[in-house]
Amino acid sequence: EIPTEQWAQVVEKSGGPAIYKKIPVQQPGPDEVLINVKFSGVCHTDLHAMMGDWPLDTKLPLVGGHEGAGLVVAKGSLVKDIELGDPVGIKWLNGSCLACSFCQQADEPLCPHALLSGYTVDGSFQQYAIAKAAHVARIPASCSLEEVAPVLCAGITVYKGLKESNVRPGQWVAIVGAGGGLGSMAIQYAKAMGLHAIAIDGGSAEKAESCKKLGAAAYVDFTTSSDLVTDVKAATPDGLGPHAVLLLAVQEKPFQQATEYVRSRGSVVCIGLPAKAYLKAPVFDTVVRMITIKGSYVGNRQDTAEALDFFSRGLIKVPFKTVGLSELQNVYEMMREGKIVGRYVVDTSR
Ligand code: 8ID
Ligand code: ZN
Ligand code: ZN
Repeated sequence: EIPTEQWAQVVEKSGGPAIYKKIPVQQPGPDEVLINVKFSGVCHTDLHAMMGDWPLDTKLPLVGGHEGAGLVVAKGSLVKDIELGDPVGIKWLNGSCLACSFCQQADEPLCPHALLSGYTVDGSFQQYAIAKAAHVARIPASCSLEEVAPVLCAGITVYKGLKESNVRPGQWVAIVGAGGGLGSMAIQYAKAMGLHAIAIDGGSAEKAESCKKLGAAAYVDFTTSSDLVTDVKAATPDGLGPHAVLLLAVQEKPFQQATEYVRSRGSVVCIGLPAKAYLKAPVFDTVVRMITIKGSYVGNRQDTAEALDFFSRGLIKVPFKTVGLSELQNVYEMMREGKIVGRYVVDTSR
């Protein structure tokens, strides 16, 4: 019943495009599972990977995708805690060594031997994908595979970012890029965690509406605001700015701006990965206002389980549109133009 051939989206050279074609189905190694991917979210990272935006080479040819939700159809001899038919998720961290000092302390995204789905190993834009059993997300049986797919990167990442920001219930967080995939998730997680969110994005009335509907307390349009820093600070009740900023945008400018409006003793959490971008902040303000600037990178297995638990309790509802896997290249075009509100999900059956 497991076919020998399957449909996939394959990037054959850096810069793309992704080509919809048939490729062989692989067999899992002893510590791996083979997953019949039903749905996969499309993350901006997949576009960065195809375009060769980052100072880290991808494998080529490459099957992208790292928000894959599906069912286990085969497993290696060492896999004891997963059964055939279990719903599981392929996330960015496909596998790690489990032995280095980072893995030992549950910082497995920092593992020097990490395998990255849709980057250094083939990912979820195919009907049958391989993942290390230790790392596949265990998806609660009650979850719709189509709706849960975007949690597997976007959800985990923003949930972890909010934890890393050290904000507490009742405090304020600015979400930069709030109308996109990670941003929409961030508004919902922030709300579920008892935070007030200031959404920052721009370009369409649909994004503003969506952010407010998801629960943002305020919306600032970066394309029309004549003084973004003042507007963001004014959105907090005492005018002193948000306690944290989650930077999810795919542009350098907001990374330079965030320290201007973050509250004193607040944190600026960098998550978005615009190509060739640098951080710059005035030393004086950073010191005398005691600002923390840090990075946050996906999440570990515990963060994954927690992010999925929020979802399974019905607390996380993000707008998504589903198209066939065959239409992936169109999704990339819309993403490049910043037109996507929420997430696109691809259905691997068409
Ligand atoms: O672990 C990580 N750190 C991690 C995990 C997953 C994704 C990092 N990422 C990175 C991606 O590689 C990408 O660089 O996060 C970034 C955002 O991913 P996404 O949410 O999947 O992208 P999107 O759906 O295209 O949303 C981006 C939004 O940013 C807005 C756009 O309008 C869009 O809605 N935006 C831009 I571009 N410039 C902005 C600005 N100056 C802005 N919003 C506010 N201010
Ligand atoms: Zn991602
Ligand atoms: Zn390791």
